[in-house]
This record gives sequence, structure tokens and C-alpha cells, in this order.
Amino acid sequence: MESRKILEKKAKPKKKLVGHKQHTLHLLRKMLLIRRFEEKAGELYTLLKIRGFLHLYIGEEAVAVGVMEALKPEDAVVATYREHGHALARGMSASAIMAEMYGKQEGCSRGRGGSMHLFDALTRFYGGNAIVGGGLPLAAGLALADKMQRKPRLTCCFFGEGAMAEGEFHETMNLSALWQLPVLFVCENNLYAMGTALERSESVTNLIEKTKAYGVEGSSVDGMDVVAVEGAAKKAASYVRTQQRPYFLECKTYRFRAHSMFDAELYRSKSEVETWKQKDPITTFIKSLKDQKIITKDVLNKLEREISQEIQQAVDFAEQGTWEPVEELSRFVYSEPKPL
Ligand SMILES: Cc1ncc(C[n+]2csc(CCOP(=O)(O)OP(=O)(O)O)c2C)c(N)n1
Repeated sequence: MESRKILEKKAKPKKKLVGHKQHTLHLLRKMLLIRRFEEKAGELYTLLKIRGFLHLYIGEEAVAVGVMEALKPEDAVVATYREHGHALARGMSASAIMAEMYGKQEGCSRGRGGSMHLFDALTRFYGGNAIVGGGLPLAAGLALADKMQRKPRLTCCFFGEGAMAEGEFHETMNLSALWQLPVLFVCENNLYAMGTALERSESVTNLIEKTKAYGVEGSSVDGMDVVAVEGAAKKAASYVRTQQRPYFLECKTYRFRAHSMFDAELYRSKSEVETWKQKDPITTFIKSLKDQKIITKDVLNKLEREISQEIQQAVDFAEQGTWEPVEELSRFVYSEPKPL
């Protein structure tokens, strides 16, 4: 009897570890996919395969990946112009995103939006917004529609701390609290809005104080730690769903690359960037998984190979894609008549 008890005791954590292991590998896979996808995109940009603006998310992967774990398929997601990571974490196909960046018809926005305007109705991904703060009122509108139609869904809105200096942020906070809208606001505080440091543009740098002034509850989390972000996001999403009220989650993070492909980075020192790189969300996660013996070198190499194949397929898909015929350029400026 005693030995059976011991066996049962031993068996339990093993079972848990399998689920835990699969989940951690899933988080790592998503972060690595985003990192490698964007490294490739940066390369393709210099080869002039991708034109227009390109804002890389490298360094911030733990935020999109952790938060997305708290969302359900029926929830909506709104992001900024730095949104490849969010789109991939939400489950959009790397091929459709790459083709979009190439400007091909097979892209998720038919090649008309490019890097800053990714869209996918299937995963309820509403962008990709070039205007700083522009996604905030859109998120409130989506949540208001859900509330009016009594649909039990949540809208998750990602934005940078730079958006908090915009009027749209303040109007959205006010109305979301007043109308009790189910929005999870996720602020990706990477300390700089283009070349402007937070303390140079905001009189109050404790961001949660700002939202509290509107009656919106909030909390902060280490945005370089995917597990911490996932935990905080799950609590936050549960608050939004049960209370039917907005919530503000600040994720403290850092972008390792320049603001966009055109940025001399005169506003920060190389040593500051190097210090933050010590907290790289991917390398620190891999180290902790290795220390816990959850991952081996072989598993990691296999993961890297699979991701590399997925990205190569995306590039091939984009290369073989079709250009939009010039005579179709004015199509979709206005919605097309629906068949009666
Ligand atoms: C309304 C508006 N003003 C200015 C710009 C130019 N602009 C593009 S990105 C950016 C900085 C935004 O920083 P933040 O919101 O912190 O996001 P991050 O780039 O750090 O992810 C600015 C000022 C813009 N796109 N829209």
C-alpha cells in the first residue's frame, strides 16, 4: 500500500511535466519563429525584395507570445505597425505575411498593405496600424460592437508607450471605462518612441497611474520573461471577461534593433542595448529550459531546422506570388456591391 502511494506520488509530477514540457516548447517555438522570420525580413529588405517601411520586433517576442496564450480564437486582436510578431503568434501563416511584405496578391492584405497593415479575418487580426495610437479607438469599437451584440468575446489591443501621449489613448481610456468595454490594453513599454525617451515626452512616467485616473485597473510585468507575461495576461484577461471592464497591462520590454530600417540610433548608447541583450527573452528562456533539463541541444537544433524550413517556404511562396495588375489598383477603394 505504502509503495503504491509512493508510485502514485512519483507518477503525478511526471505527467505534469509532459504537459509543461510541451507548453514551454510551444512558447519557445513561437518566439524563435518570430525572431528568425524577422531576421530574414531584415535581410530581404536590404536586398530590396521588401519595400516601404519595416519595423522589427526583435527583443520584444515574449510579449506577443505570452499575451496570445491568454486569448481565445473568437477574441479580436489589434496591433501597431511593429506587428509581424503579433500576427505570427496569433497563428497567421508566415507565407501570407511574407507575401504581403513582398506586395504580392497572395499576401494577407492582397499585397496592398505591406509590413504595417497585416490583416486576417480568420484569426480576427485587425492590424497592423501605421498611425501611433490609431488601434486604440478601433479596439474600443470592436469591443463595443461585441457588447451591443452580447457576444462574449474580448478585444486585445497592443500599443507602444509612445501612443500614451496621443489624444486617442485618453479618449479610448475614458470611453472604455465609462461604457465598461471588454478590452485588454497591452502597452509594450520599450522606453523609446522612435528617438524620444519616455521621460522626455511624458510628465508622469508611471504609466499605470495614467490609466487609474480613468478608472482602468492595471499592472506591470517583465516583458522579457514569456512565462511571467503569460501569467499576467491570463489574470488580466480573466478580469476583463468576468468583470466586463477594460484592463491595462504594461509589459516592460526593449527593442534590440533600430526603430525602423532608417534610424541612426543616436538617442541611446550601444552599452545600454548590450545590457538589455543580457535579458534576451529567447536566450534566457533556452538557458532556463536547459537548466531544468526540459530541452536538449538536439531538440533545439531540430526546432531551428523546422523553423528555417517554414521560413524558406514562406520566402518561396512570396517569390512565386503574383503582382496585382495595374488596372486593378483602384479596386477595393470602395467596397464592392454585394450580390442581392
Ligand atoms: C499619429 C502619428 N504621429 C507620429 C507618427 C510617426 N511615428 C511612427 S512610430 C513613432 C513612435 C511610436 O513609439 P511607440 O508607440 O512607443 O512604439 P514603438 O515604435 O516603440 O513600438 C512615431 C512618432 C505616426 N506614425 N503617427
